[in-house]
Amino acid sequence: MSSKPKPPNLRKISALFDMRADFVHGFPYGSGHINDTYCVSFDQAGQRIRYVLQRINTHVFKDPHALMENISRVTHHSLGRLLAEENPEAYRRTLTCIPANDGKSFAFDPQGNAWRTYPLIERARSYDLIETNEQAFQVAKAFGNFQKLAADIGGERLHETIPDFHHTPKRLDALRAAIETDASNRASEVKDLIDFALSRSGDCARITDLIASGDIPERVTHNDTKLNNVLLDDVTAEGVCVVDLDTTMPGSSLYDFGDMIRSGTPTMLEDDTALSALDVRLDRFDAFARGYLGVTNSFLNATEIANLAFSGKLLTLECGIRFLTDYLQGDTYFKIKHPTHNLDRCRNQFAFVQAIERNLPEMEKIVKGYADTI
Ligand code: ADP
Ligand code: GN1
Ligand code: MG
Repeated sequence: MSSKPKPPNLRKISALFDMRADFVHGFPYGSGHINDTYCVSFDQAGQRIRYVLQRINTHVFKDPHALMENISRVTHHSLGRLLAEENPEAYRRTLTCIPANDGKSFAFDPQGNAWRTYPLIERARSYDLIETNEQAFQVAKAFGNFQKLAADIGGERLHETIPDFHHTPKRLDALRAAIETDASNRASEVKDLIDFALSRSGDCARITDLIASGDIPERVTHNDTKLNNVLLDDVTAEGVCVVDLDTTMPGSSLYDFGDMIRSGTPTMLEDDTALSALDVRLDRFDAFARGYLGVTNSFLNATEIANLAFSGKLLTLECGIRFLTDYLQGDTYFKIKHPTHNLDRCRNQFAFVQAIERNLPEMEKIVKGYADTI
């Protein structure tokens, strides 16, 4: 089981940063699976303002220095663009790091935990389940724009904050190793899921092979484009700000499109268990394809476009493999709320792989329609 950290003293931790304001209170925030995220309120000379204070998960991100160097580069680049175009809400359209007292973009507490602070983007929120096709369109547009912006960061290659993060064949190897070790004595109870993963092994290398052969280019991508990593404006539903930049690094556009489809087109949440009703919402898929290609059609190559629908299947399979591996290893990676949480998530993802398989021809038709006309 993931060990539950003691509730942190948010007042003391915020004092590591140059807040120029008085701490009022704080509480856990959001539904991310990786970092510990808090909303903290401050009084700044009589005005209430809020920040996001995050403990970086250094079990997952082994090198917080490299991680924060990437995030600083990406956020400076975004802010520079927004300021250059005199965007009236530049600081709401990109994450920006509040400097620590020593000027760095993050700080260590006395226990050695790494923390960072961002302004909390107000009048916007993220969704775990999308409610309208307009929201799907806006999420896809926001991630498409993020990729477009990241394309001109320049300078050295970004650090790989998690090496081989979307290398699906290596994820399958890790599953095989976890079955072999069977650290929690759970392999025999999940035989059907293991069989399912192995039955799709022929699909796993499609994207990595296309990268290796040079048929699709390496790009700077977000790599964790799940729905709740973009904030939509409360009033206009516009995609205001892309968050969770920890995995922004060299990758493939197919990883970003695929994970949007994995998280945004199912009829239910990632951990719902009433799987007989699980299907692909083709109307949502249509909106994602329209939003994403509206921004990226001009620079994606024909092989990337031809694999967009398939990427939804592969990223879902990969995520299911990761949940299953974590379950077999004793739940050491993803946060869980109950003992079979990773197992439920895995069942859900594998059922969604099958749903995509049923809908793939229609999904491919939708992509082609937009690719030919947008
Ligand atoms: P994790 O890596 O654990 O997923 P995230 O960085 O995605 O952590 O943060 C968790 C959630 O907190 C996000 O899904 C989003 O809803 C919210 N969030 C993160 N950063 C901000 C921010 N600067 N302003 C408003 N909400 C935020
Ligand atoms: C994690 O951090 P979060 O909750 O946005 C994970 C993704 C998975 C996702 C599954 C760094 O995303 O790769 O697809 O859970 N992030 C990391 O919900 O592993
Ligand atoms: Mg997140």
